[in-house]
Amino acid sequence: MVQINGCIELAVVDGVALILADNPPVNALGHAVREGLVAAVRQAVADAAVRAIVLGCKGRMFFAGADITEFGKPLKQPGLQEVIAEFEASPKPVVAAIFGTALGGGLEIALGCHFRVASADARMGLPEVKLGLLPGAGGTQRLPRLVGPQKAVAMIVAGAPVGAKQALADGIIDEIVAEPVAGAVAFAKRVLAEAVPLVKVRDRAAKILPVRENPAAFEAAAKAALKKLAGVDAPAACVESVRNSFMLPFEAGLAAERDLFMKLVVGDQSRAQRHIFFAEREAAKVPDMPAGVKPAVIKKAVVIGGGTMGGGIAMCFANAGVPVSIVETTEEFLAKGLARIQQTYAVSVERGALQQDAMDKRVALITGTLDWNVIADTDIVIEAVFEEIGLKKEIFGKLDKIAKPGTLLASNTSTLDVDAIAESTSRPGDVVGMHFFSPANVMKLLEIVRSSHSSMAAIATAVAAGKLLGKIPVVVGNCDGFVGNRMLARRSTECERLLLEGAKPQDVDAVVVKFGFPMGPYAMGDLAGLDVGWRIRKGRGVKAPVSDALCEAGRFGQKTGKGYYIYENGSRVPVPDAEVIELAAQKAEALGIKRRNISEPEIFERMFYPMINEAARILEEGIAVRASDIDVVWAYGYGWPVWQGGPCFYADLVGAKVICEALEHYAAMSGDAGLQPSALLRKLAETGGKFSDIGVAAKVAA
Ligand code: 3H9
Repeated sequence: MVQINGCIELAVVDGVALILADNPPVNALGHAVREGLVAAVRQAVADAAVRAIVLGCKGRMFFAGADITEFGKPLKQPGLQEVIAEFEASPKPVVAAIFGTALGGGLEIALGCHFRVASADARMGLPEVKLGLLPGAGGTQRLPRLVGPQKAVAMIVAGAPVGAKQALADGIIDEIVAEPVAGAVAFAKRVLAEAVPLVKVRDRAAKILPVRENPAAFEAAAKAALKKLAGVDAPAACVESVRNSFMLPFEAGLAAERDLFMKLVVGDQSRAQRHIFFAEREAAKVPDMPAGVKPAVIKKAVVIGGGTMGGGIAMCFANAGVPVSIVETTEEFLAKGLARIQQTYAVSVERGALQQDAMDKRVALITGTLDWNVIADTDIVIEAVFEEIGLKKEIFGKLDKIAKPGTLLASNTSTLDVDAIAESTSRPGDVVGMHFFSPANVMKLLEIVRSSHSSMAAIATAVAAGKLLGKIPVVVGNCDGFVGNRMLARRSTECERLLLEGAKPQDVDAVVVKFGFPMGPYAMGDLAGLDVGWRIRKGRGVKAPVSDALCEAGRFGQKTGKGYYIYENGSRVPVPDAEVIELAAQKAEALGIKRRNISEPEIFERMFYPMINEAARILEEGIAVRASDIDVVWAYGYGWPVWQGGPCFYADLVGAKVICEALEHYAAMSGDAGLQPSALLRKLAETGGKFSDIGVAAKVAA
């Protein structure tokens, strides 16, 4: 065995050269790996004793792709395209031994090999689009030659991986093997024994020529793949490049792909998406967590309350294979809750998103009871009842009496004081907030609220539980509304003001949707139910004249057919309503507010800048420890478009100075001191500082 460099080794066994990469944790194709691979393949090709080559990896997986931290920095040669060209040009057969995941550049290097085998549980795909990129090392040219341009465009624009079985059926791999390297060696020996011709993927034309003659089906597939992605650069570039695979000669297609990649990689959209990629992984890390704190193992869970949230949370546990009991107050509520869960799963089965037997297994893991004693031997309890502090305190007092020592006691509160909840127990250290987002079984974000009492073990267990449930946990501090809802409250205040001052819900929503949110704030309010915010406002003695009047008139949104919009005959499509404008005009007159035309830029600034200001306050107070955590909260909990990077990333693009000046203007206009720039924002404006410098070393080159 020869150690080529720190990442690559080469061994020759019985005429087969084994080139093995070892670059933990995910075998990213960083510079040292690329350099080592080129040296190894050249050596293997030059060695007369070598008749075939196997390319494999050590560790957990085949290559997970290019090293994303290198993007945006000067490229160090050899580039990945050059590495792949070396393998492809080998006169000796090269077999890729895929296992774990082969993603992005990882799959691209495999496509440059003459053959590919994979273990049965391997997954492979080209997820570059999720980083605002296109596959830039031949993926858009080679994959269509293997699977056909239609399938390739769907796979590349979605960025979703396929399993080994599907890959075999589609022609991406040649064989499924029990053990990747041994299987690849056996495959290589068979190729030699049977003198199987080496047909490079680049030379395969059977699947692309017919599409060149008649591209209609491709264009339809491309259109379907791009639906709802207007304004996002990467998916459109993916389509263009896959189109090149059948319109241009291979080398020209490859060159065009490289140009498109280079353009995207320096663009703000890709920078934003790479930022979110790393921010997501950073968010669960708790800076003051001592080494050696171990999370408790979660084998059993209890959810208090079988309403929409409680049911959704119970589904999360069942989906993760953890038995869960729902505790309710009456048989009727329990039956209703369990039926809702059954119904939600049944819809997934109907849509083909879930197999019936998988549904049966999940449903069997969920039980319901009125007996609180189920809590006695559970590892985690999540309370999901009404947002009412008295009720929550009472429940936690009861949990304290029944739960065994060490059980994590979590509240799914979205706004309330977790300190106060914890203080209603004799073990406040075991209490945290676990704020799920609705629908809890779908939304990825989980705000983990540490109170001033939460123990490190409790926080570690909450984070581990979040990961177990497939969520993206972000640890935040205790304050009214935590990170997400506290910022959202600023936007809601502006929404109400804008209505009074003359803006229409549809105009404001259009501005927010144009930025990339799936929905504007009024349509979102109608979907969630306007009564929720109304109840909270009443509890706090806060007034919102237009929204309150709508609720007083029974207009709670979609569920009542009317809210800020009209929803006719059970439709979910919002139809603007002149009555709402009229109502806003009346309220404005009564309050002496002069109505006017409000420009799109003003709407934009008022929708986003007050939230950014609140984000700065949240950082000042240490409620979030990193600016990037706030971006993760908004990307995964509130629909902030990932290609806009989150509020703090976006603020850095605009510049704190511009935002400060706008806020000063709106603060003066409204008389609302809350709109005055926060101390941190002012400091950033004065010093030219950036949010991205706060709390985390940026991994994405500016
Ligand atoms: C590409 O290939 C471009 C080419 O087409 C063209 C080039 C010219 N680079 O996710 P985890 C880090 S674009 C650098 O927790 P898991 C990650 O930040 C690439 N670092 O593990 C984390 O660091 P830390 C296309 C990476 O087991 C640690 O590894 N490929 C990379 O839950 C562990 O990560 C992709 O988009 C990387 N490529 O999941 C795949 N990947 O410990 C991206 C990970 O400091 N990766 N890290 O926080 C993934 O989807 C997941 O990491 C994977 C493993 C599924 C592989």
